[in-house]
Amino acid sequence: MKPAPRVDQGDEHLKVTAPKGYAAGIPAVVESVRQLVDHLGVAKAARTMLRINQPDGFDCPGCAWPEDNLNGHRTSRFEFCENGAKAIAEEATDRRITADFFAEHSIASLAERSDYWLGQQGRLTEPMYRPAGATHYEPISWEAAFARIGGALRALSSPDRAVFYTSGRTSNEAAFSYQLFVRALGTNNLPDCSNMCHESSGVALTETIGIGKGTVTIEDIHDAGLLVIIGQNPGTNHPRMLSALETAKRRGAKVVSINPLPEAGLMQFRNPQTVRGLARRGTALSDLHLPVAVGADLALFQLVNARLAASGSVDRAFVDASCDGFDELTTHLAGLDHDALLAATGLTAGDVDAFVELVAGHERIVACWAMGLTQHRQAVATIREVANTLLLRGAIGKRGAGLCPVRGHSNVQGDRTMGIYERPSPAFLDALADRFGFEPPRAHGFDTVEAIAAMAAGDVDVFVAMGGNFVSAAPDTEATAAAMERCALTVQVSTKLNRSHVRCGTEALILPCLGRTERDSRGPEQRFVTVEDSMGVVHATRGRNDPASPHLRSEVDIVAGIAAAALDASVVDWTDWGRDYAAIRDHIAAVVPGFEDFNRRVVEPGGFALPNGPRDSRTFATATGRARLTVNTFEPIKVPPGRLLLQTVRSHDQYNTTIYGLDDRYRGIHDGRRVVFVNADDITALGHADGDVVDVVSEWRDGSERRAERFRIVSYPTPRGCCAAYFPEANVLVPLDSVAEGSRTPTSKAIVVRLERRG
Ligand SMILES: Nc1nc2c(c(=O)[nH]1)N[C@H]1C(S)=C(S)[C@@H](COP(=O)(O)OP(=O)(O)OC[C@H]3O[C@@H](n4cnc5c(=O)[nH]c(N)nc54)[C@H](O)[C@@H]3O)O[C@H]1N2
Ligand SMILES: Nc1nc2c(c(=O)[nH]1)N[C@H]1C(S)=C(S)[C@@H](COP(=O)(O)OP(=O)(O)OC[C@H]3O[C@@H](n4cnc5c(=O)[nH]c(N)nc54)[C@H](O)[C@@H]3O)O[C@H]1N2
Ligand SMILES: [Mo]
Repeated sequence: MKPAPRVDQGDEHLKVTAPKGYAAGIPAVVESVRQLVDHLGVAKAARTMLRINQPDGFDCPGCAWPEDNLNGHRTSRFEFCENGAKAIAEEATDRRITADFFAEHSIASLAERSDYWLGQQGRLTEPMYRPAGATHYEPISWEAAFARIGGALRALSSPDRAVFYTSGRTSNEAAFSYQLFVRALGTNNLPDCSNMCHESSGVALTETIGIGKGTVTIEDIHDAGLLVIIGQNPGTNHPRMLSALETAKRRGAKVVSINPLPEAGLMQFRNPQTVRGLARRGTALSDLHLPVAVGADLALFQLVNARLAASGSVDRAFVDASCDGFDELTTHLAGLDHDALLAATGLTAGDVDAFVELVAGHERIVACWAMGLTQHRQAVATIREVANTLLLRGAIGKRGAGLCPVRGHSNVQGDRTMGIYERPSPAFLDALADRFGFEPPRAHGFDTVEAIAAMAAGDVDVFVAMGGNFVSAAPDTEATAAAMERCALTVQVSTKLNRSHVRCGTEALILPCLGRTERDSRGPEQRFVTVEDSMGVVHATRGRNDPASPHLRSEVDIVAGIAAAALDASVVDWTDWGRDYAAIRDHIAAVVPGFEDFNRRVVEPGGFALPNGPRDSRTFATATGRARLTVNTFEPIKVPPGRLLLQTVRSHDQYNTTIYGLDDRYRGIHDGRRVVFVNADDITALGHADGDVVDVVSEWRDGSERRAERFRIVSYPTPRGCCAAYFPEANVLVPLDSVAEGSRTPTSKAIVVRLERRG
């Protein structure tokens, strides 16, 4: 094992090389093994790797892509990828943070460190407490920590003065327990990372097809005739998806990628798990790449839909039988200014023709998307328009076709299914009331952005986070940190140290929990938890490694500890809650539709699929019982002269706010992160040169500005007028009130900026 870095490395060694045209292959295999061995040593690395995504092992915490399941068999013994290996190395590391570390480093000095340095220090090992006004964290017992939280929650003048955040790695059992406790306390203040992630997908799909989830299985990807991948970088963020795309290509599928950037994983894939991949031949992935301008997908899909309607390429039988709104849609589309739409996309007429021809020529179409569609002001309208395309083609509810929002965190979809939601449905609350005999609160709670505003206004006393890194993940980093610091008590249930521990409330607690890879036992009993992948398959996950410290507790036990201290013995007996996770699953089975007979079905190999009306039977739980074709109006983002539209992306060496390393291999960035990718012609037109160091300054409607200092300009093939930088360094640029219409997701991918030379 390599020791944790002592010195915080800046960008002094930053090096830029040409971007790569392909993903994975031998470097990825070497990289996975190197990361694991650096953190775990050889023997533990080997043992851990053998259990990733195996029936008796643990679910890879890397992403929510399902296990591949070709002809009913797992495609390979090792269903893992380079970035899964990094996620595991990060969690299963042998590095440790003990009480001595916190005695040595003041909270203020830790706040000066980079996200990378904080994360690299190792696993948290015991509960830590910052008393009011103290400069350092100090050890505290679990019982005293729970008593402190219970006291603070009991003292609230209203339960709505507490906020309970969730990140997406939390298991179904923990998430269900957490929301039950929060609602028994009396609030729906349950914001989650989904608010910043796929909320726009959930809103758009609920409106159009009556369910806020995708409608495909992994087999549908394999059997698709046309795969359209929009605003997603699977080579980095969902590498296992590339194997499924490779299978589809072998079976004759065409792939279209719609992305301002020519992401390596979308161009060519060298599967390290096949001889072909190891021999460096690889599979060419995209048959057509459309370098759309940032934020212009709505214009593109309107053009496509107008052409489908005008050329009679509509599945009228399906539309007539199952959809509302056809006439309104076609009239609207025919009346649009098609030249203006085309100009907005930045594409050529030939690009659009080629795409229309593919869409019109295929019936089995799958559309996949991620953050490139969800984090724009018009994200909901854009996703509705993508849904229009598939509905017009009848490409839903049949083999090889459907809508596929590709989720991020490995259980973010399951957490929502379990009721982590600030706007729960009346049906869900009724079911809770029936099962537990209490009246849950009905008023909607705060989403992420509303929670920050309330914290900033002094309306929140207690903030609890079940995982995640609220301060670095949310927009307007300084404003969010200041909002956090206004809380009287902040509580972070975490595996690793991050910024939300060091920009904390007056009083603060760090509660260290077990991760996915670790054995979860209470007494002699070994427990397992469950998760739901991006395609609605629920299955068990069991950690086998020794816990990072004997003091760690499971997320479920931590919820039960807090609840027992905060609530009287009403609703359930919290002191006994969680001893047996099967009992929690019985409650879930009674409350959440689709989980009937949960305990029996979840131990079957591969788990079970949740029901999905559009996918299973072309039924749509909308008000009319039919799918809805929607009318959307494209409002281009106004970019004044001399300004660019900035999008924020993940590098190949990070997991959201967790920075694994300082390289972005596929994009040719080494040993640094403060870079801004700009088109060569824009660099010249703006009077800069490749390699110049600039401040990135965002400009907002109210005249305010925000500044991210010292970014190196990197000449890159992005469309004219667009640029890109890394999240979370660029989060300072997005004000809190810049959110998507309808979903309130921060607009992390559409920021008007100027590049200012440093004096
Ligand atoms: N290794 C690793 N895996 C991860 C994560 C990680 O950080 N690291 N994060 C996880 C999480 S929580 C999530 S949500 C997912 C995120 O997965 P992605 O959505 O792939 O993540 P991003 O890096 O935000 O990439 C956004 C992509 O959209 C493109 N894009 C930006 N703006 C536009 C636009 O206007 N139109 C179009 N068509 N494209 C656009 C960008 O060029 C980029 O390719 O990955 C999950 N998996
Ligand atoms: N500018 C910009 N901002 C963005 C985005 C963007 O693309 N651009 N993306 C957004 C998206 S898609 C998302 S999902 C959010 C992510 O927001 P979050 O989910 O809040 O952030 P993460 O970085 O995933 O959280 C990492 C922390 O989770 C903790 N952790 C890891 N595993 C576990 C576990 O098993 N249990 C517990 N309790 N804790 C654990 C560790 O302490 C680690 O430090 O960020 C959003 N912010
Ligand atoms: Mo996400």
